[in-house]
Amino acid sequence: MVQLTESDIQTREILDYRGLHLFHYSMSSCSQKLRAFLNVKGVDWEPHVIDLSKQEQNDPWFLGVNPRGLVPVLVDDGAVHIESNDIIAYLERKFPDPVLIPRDQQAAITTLLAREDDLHLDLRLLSFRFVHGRNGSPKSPEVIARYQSGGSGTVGGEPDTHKHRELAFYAQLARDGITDAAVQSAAAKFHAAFADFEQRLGAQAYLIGPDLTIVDIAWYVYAKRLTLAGYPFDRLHPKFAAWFSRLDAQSALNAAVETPAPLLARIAENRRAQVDSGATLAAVAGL
Ligand SMILES: N[C@@H](CCC(=O)N[C@@H](CS)C(=O)NCC(=O)O)C(=O)O
Repeated sequence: MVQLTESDIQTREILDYRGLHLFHYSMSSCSQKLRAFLNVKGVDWEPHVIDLSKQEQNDPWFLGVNPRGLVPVLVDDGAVHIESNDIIAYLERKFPDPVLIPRDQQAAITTLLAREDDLHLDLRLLSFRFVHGRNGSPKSPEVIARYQSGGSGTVGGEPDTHKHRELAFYAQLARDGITDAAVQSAAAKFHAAFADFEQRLGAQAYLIGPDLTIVDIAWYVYAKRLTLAGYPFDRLHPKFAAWFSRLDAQSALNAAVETPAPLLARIAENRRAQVDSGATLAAVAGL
């Protein structure tokens, strides 16, 4: 569990927040997962939007909230939690109904969620290029410098190395862009995960059994994003596509992943350009 200690937090006013507060963003997949989880639980929370498109996550104020400069962040009566899967595990204990992490499947779920988290930077790459139509870094050198020097640099009172991983990701993006080879590697990882789920769905209604769990919510969010990116689910994984449609019909879930209308229009434009140039996700990744 990743709960920040007071010495990690420079933006001291959040320590006085009472009740449940969420720092989040509409198009952040980890925020979408957490919002869907809270919707299914029927839990209310106070929103604090951090606009990732304006790089607000790298402003000194927010780096004083989360030294990693990432959303989501949960503040519960002044206790500050980061890392979406840890936040979810914490909230499952606090709000046990309906059960989304069944006790007898806890170990399997932890493993599957860790696998999902490991694919996060791959999702970000595919999302940048095929959803947002961007092939370089969205962070200017000034933003990177602010990110590098901002925040306490500690998590749980210990020097934190997580930020280095983020900085390396953005340095590589600025240097190389999003190459076809990187797209192929990322898409292959998702293809393997979806092929695995396709098999499981032959025998059960949800990804790990007969009932909806947090694993379904997490992969629903990824599938939503990759649908926007043009991943050909219907053709490659028809059972998974049918599972997605069933989940997408639930308002608790689809409300959490709604794409703002202006962005939808830009995504459609990006798709047209990719089709015209023969460089869709399916074509580049050889799917
Ligand atoms: N492992 C973290 C990942 C959090 C993360 O990468 N959040 C993204 C949005 S989904 C973010 O804040 N990105 C900001 C950036 O890349 O600068 C979690 O599960 O909370």
